[in-house]
Amino acid sequence: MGLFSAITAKLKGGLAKTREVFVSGLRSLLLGRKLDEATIAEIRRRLIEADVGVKTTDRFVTRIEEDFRAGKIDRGEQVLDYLKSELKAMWPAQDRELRFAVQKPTVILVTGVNGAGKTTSISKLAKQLQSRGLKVMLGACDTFRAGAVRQLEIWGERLGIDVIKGQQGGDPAAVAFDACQAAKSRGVDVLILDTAGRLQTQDPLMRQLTKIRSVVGKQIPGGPHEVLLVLDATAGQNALRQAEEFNKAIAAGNPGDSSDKPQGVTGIFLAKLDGTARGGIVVAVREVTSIPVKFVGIGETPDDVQPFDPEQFVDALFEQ
Ligand SMILES: Nc1nc2c(ncn2[C@@H]2O[C@H](COP(=O)(O)OP(=O)(O)O)[C@@H](O)[C@H]2O)c(=O)[nH]1
Ligand SMILES: [Mg+2]
Repeated sequence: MGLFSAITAKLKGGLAKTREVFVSGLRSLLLGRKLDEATIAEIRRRLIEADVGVKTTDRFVTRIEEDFRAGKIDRGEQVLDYLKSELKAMWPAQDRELRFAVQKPTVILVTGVNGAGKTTSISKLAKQLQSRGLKVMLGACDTFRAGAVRQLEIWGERLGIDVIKGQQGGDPAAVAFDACQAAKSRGVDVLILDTAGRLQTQDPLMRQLTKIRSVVGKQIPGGPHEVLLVLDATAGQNALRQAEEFNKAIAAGNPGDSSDKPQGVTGIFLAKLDGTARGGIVVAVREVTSIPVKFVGIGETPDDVQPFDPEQFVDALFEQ
């Protein structure tokens, strides 16, 4: 059997915790059961607990209540089917593909707080791109944290990818500059920049990020073509706040820019979905931002990544 079944099995494996706690819980609550008000209250509790988000949970539960009271539904199975189809409908046909430059190199700026999973996610992207036959280069702009450059270098060595670095504690924007130069002169297809873990509340660090963005823009027309925000799926509400704050900060990097360069965060890489039973976070992210989730991380190796596909995702979640 082909690629598709392998991918689904892997995604299923990555979502095991959420499926076993959230979906199995719902199933045993609902299968073969008549609906009543107490059961509906329990559905609400479970949706919230899975980090589905208050707004979406309210919308789902209000509709279930209305239909129940109007006598349109009375069986648990109907709720399961309803939830499954509503979940699939949460994501409009957004472009979830990576954006590539018309003329190489494409620059992907990767951002997110410390420990979110940036460097690991970069290794995953790099490997995917490499397997499409593209020449990839990495820029170690996280000069802030001890060991961060080395960590990226180790991935670079394993994958056979050049890593451009500067001094520990040096200027990240200078590394971005060097990496852009090197990418152009070495005929690289895709340059991925690993940035320092910035707390969204630390203004100087946010300014640093906007500086990297504008350095890239000056070196490479239209760059960065993609700004990926890595969010830690296990971080719940914090992850959601970061999505909002990072988007603002990065959009501010190009005030008044009227080109068709994408503004702000262009995509989310939701890492560590395998590490949480609260995989509903992907819905909550949708609730707070229209930025598409482009990839999900489901493990610690460069192969543990899946493009986010709502239909496949919900199927993998609900499959037994
Ligand atoms: N289980 C799991 N762990 C991950 C995933 N992505 C990253 N990690 C782990 O999260 C930790 C922090 O990752 P790192 O890439 O160093 O984060 P950074 O500080 O944002 O660069 C490491 O221990 C990674 O192995 C994932 O998708 N699943
Ligand atoms: Mg890192």
